[in-house]
Amino acid sequence: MGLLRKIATKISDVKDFLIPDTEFAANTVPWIDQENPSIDAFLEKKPPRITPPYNLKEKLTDWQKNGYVVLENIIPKEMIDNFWNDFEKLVRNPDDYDLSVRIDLEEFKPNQERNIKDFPKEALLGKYVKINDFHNSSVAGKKLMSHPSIVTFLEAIFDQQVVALQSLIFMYGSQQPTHQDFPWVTAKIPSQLAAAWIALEDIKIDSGPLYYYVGSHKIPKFNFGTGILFKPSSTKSPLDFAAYLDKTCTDRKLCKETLLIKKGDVLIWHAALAHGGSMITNPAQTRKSFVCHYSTVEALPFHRNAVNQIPVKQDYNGMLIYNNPLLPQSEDVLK
Ligand SMILES: O=C(O)CCC(=O)C(=O)O
Ligand SMILES: [Fe+2]
Repeated sequence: MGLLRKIATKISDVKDFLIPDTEFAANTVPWIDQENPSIDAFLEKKPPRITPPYNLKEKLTDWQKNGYVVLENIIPKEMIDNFWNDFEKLVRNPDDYDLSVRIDLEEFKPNQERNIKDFPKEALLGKYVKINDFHNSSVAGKKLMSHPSIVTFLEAIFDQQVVALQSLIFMYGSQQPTHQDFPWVTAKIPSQLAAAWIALEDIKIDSGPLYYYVGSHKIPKFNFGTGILFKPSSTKSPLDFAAYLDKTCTDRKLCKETLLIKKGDVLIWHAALAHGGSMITNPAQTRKSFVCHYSTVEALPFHRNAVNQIPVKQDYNGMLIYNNPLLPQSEDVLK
């Protein structure tokens, strides 16, 4: 490294230390999150590759203002049933698969994240279970996460090719405290992130539905003591973060909405929309959902588990899905 580069790096380290970032880097922010975006001009210049079954201009307008959209009745029931059949195969015969599962229960500490084979079978059907990246094993999962109606919307907000970052299956409510996703779900560029919550059944009020604060994607970012991203060295905790978000959204009188969507509906939310899982009031009530996080080719040119490798890519409806480099034996085993 040249001397000038070294000095520049040192200065930037010192600056990061003294003035932690308080916002997304302005030059990375998607067009629609910049000041006064012209949605008409964008659509004129970059019409969607397909015509979606919703009014894209209206949805982009809602997104800009509220930080989320609900796309109603866009996924055929059959696609969901195919996916759920694959999921049932997995949880009934976990010994036949390799895949990472997280169960947030005390009894599984300190290794709450394990290969599916290494949890007791009954636990997989219970609460606090997150099945990670099942789309890598299931072609039906890949098709679902890349449904053209979802890809069309994401391509419009990012104005770039979309990449699947991660997916989770929930059978029950998560009861997660309020959070925004960008400090945790990381690509190279935290502003280029969005998520989809695909309802796999009609969602009931007593199941611990997802909630979110309308317009909260615009509130000032929380400082973890290390900037806006959570790091092992952060001096603030996830619960401090939750308290900040709940208080700021309440003070600003942002409306707290509960997501009661139906099978085949999809919520798409912004990297910085504050959301969480409400309390389950009927322990027997399921809340089946497939939650997918997405980024862009610019922000995620690699798989998050192998940042120095060129990923093996699959193209689904123009969206890129990277093979999981850690579990090549599992890729597309369910066809
Ligand atoms: O579905 C939920 O309750 C929470 C999911 C969530 O926040 C996430 O995956 O980012
Ligand atoms: Fe989240």
